Amino acid sequence: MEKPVEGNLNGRGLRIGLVSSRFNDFIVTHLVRGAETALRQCEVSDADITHVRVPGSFELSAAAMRMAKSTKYDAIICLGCVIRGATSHYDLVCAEATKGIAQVGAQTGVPTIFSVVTTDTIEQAIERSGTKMGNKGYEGALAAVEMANLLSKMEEDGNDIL
Ligand code: INI
Repeated sequence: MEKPVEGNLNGRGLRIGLVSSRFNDFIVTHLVRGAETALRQCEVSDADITHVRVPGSFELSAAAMRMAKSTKYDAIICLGCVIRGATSHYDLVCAEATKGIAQVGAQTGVPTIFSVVTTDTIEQAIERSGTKMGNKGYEGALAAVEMANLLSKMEEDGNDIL
């Protein structure tokens, strides 16, 4: 069997869109910082990163869709935090954020990454935003760079996998 085709983590020249929610900003700020750290480590230029903010996770996909359709971005990272304890419509916000973000990627072909922390408690959200369970923003940014590179590799002339 041949080696699998994979993306790498070289972010030079990639244009990345960040969409973050203001809701639960005390968590989302750490996710954004994590994403920025990873993008810098991948050598994405600061000038190639555009950050837009939306009110809540429910609105992430609308902004991501506009960015994806602009064709100015190689990948988009959606960052938010939904905490069950804080809302009776937790399931609705989670479901819409998940479905909406997945649709952006599926409909536009632009890798659109789900860096939304969904937890039962504030403590779990803290754990996933840079303490003992890693940082979903950092992990999402690595996935964005890898997927952007993978898709362009798959489309390269002469690559016969498509
Ligand atoms: N948005 C979030 O991102 N996280 C939440 O925990 C949350 N809660 O708790 O309700 C939340 N609600 C706002 C929602 O995303 C929309 O902004 C709002 O419903 C307006 O459409």
